[in-house]
Amino acid sequence: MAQDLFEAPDYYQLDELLTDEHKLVRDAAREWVKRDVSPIIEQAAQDAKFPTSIVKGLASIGAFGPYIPEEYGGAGLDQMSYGLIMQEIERGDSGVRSTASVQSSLVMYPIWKYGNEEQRKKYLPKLANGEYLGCFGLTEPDFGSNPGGMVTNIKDMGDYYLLNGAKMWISNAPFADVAVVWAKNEEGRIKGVIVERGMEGFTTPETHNKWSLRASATGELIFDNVKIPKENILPNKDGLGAPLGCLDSARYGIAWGAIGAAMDCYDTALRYAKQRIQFDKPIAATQLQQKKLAEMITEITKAQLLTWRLGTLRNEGRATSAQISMAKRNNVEMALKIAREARQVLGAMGITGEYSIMRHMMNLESVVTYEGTHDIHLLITGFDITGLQAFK
Ligand code: TGC
Ligand code: FAD
Repeated sequence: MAQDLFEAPDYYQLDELLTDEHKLVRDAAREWVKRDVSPIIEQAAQDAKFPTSIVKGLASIGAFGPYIPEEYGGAGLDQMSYGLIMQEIERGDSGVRSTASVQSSLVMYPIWKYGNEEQRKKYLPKLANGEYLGCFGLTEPDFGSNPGGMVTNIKDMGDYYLLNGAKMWISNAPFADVAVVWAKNEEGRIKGVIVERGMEGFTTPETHNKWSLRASATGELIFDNVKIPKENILPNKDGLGAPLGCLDSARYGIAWGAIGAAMDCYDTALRYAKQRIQFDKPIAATQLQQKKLAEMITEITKAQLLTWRLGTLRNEGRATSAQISMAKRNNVEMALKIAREARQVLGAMGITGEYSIMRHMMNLESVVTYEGTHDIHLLITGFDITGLQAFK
């Protein structure tokens, strides 16, 4: 990839709304991405290889459990800092942000919120420092948008539970040391189960042939009569609301992350358009390219404002799930549209790995689908404003 010359757009001086700590955390993440992600990420994506070298780096910038209390190894930061870290990481690559999202919001969060003190002390510090990598198993082959229908199950055997079933499309699965898995008990109630690599009957085959998130490892989780010690069940919340609560946190991070991908595409297109000469003048001097660039910065600025407000509400404990859905849906679509437009600004160069745009575009096709599809988030808004459920 060409040298990383990224300069972050801040059209409405939103930096003035951030504290010194927010800026410090954001700048550390930005620096790390420039130094340790940009030089290797294109090749990792081309080779479809998860760059394991990023794991310790993510831990070092506080990206594993940014808002988890320090007593459990987390960074003890607020929601705005968490969002800013996700923005910077996804500026580098959505797959790297995925690794951080899953570890923080889908593995550490449920252990912190729904686990007991023993489970918190056993797993959280090792997840925070990158010694353990985690994954989150909710989706099944026949239950994607409708996870409540899951068939993965646990059976009480007296001294232990027996876990059977399969999860699909699981980020980090092939490298995960621990998996937070959602399964129905004999009463049909959804429970959180901590499954550890090495347990007999537990396998994690990798999913190949992806054109998207190629630098993130995706796989299945297969459970064939896995014996689960009773102390591995998350005791403090059950029902579908438990995994959906984790998704709120991850979707919030994605709303910020998508802005990062959009900023990178915009910044690349702007620089290219000013340098590329056609018909004896920079293409940036043409009305058509200016329209594209002006619309991009307008949409990025609107998304930044939406997300900043959402961060403020999250810090006050007032953000609703539906507000998070709106931001995830809006910002990912915004980023995807900007990636497509920015790709055109670069002409043929836009399809190459010399620039990050095509990789962002392909990645965002996953981001618009996972953590609730674009359609599902629209239906969540529809339900919220009408009180009428249109899913079923
Ligand atoms: P419904 O009857 O509406 O709700 C069941 C219970 O859950 C509660 N609830 C929530 N709780 C917390 N947060 C939320 N966002 C919640 N949404 C609903 C609800 O109050 C209820 O509680 P209770 O106590 O009454 O039982 O459930 P439903 O079956 O009708 O489904 C609703 C729907 C469609 C919105 C939900 O199933 C959904 O969000 N589907 C999308 C599935 C999804 O997002 N999967 C993501 C899998 S993980 C992933 O993609 C990781 S990618 C990671 C990466 O690489 O970054
Ligand atoms: P489906 O639910 O089959 O949907 C197919 C289409 O139908 C979509 O367009 C959808 O919007 C539409 N649709 C569905 N229901 C309705 C409805 N009621 N009304 C109108 N339209 C509807 N899952 C995890 O648990 N953990 C992970 O770590 C994880 N990582 C992932 C990583 C990647 C790269 C990808 C691509 C997915 C990942 N997922 C993960 C799975 C992801 O959450 C699901 O793909 C997503 O929830 C959608 O499920 P589905 O693919 O089965 O699509």
